[in-house]
Amino acid sequence: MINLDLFAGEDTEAHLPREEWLGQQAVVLRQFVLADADMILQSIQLILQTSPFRQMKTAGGYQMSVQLSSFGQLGWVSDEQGYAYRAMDPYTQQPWPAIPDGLKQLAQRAAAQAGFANFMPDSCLINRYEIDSKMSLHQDKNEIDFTQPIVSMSLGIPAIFLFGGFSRQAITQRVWLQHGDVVVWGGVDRMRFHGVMPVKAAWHDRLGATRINLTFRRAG
Ligand code: MD3
Ligand code: FE
Repeated sequence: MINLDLFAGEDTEAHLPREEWLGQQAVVLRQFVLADADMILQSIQLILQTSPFRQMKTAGGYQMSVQLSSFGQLGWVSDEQGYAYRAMDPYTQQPWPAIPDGLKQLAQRAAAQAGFANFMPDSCLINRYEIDSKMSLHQDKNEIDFTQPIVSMSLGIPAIFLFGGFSRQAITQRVWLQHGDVVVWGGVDRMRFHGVMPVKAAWHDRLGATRINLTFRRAG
């Protein structure tokens, strides 16, 4: 389906939950978690007591501009050896905190809405963007079961998400992601290249000059 959202990036149609299909099995669920933002932010406060946000280095030796932490049996880590999911937080040498039930249920509801009935996430990566933080074009391919979707929740200031194709060179679609928006990707769209443009200066009532993105995955 062709997506012609003339109001993308604006709050004009704020109250109506809407679906915008980016691909056959990739959909933006506008404001799907808007009413749950407080619960999500409380969960994040909780995780920070156990596994604080930290910046990691990529395999190429560059420091990522995004800060991150994880919930779940497996957390995503990156170092000079490359990317991997690990049961232990390398920073605290402890297991990552469990995904709170309320968060997991929200992610499952979003997956079901997008057509993925039995989503069983075992990992929730939390990315924290400040002004100018970005995420370069990449594929998510460290997971084992590619039949399971990925559910992403955006909070705080907006960002332009890049929805690419199946090669790095393929053209990318730009999608504004705002506070409360959820995106679900799976099936044929699971291996698409994607990224986040440098976040522009903005202010959000609850989060200040910050964007938070949670991605729920079946990693193991
Ligand atoms: C599209 N995070 O952590 S979320 C990541 O906003 C990541 O922090 C971005 O990409 C962020 O790996 C984007 C969503 C996302 C996750 C998996 C995808 C988009 C995807 C897989 C295929 C296509
Ligand atoms: Fe990704």
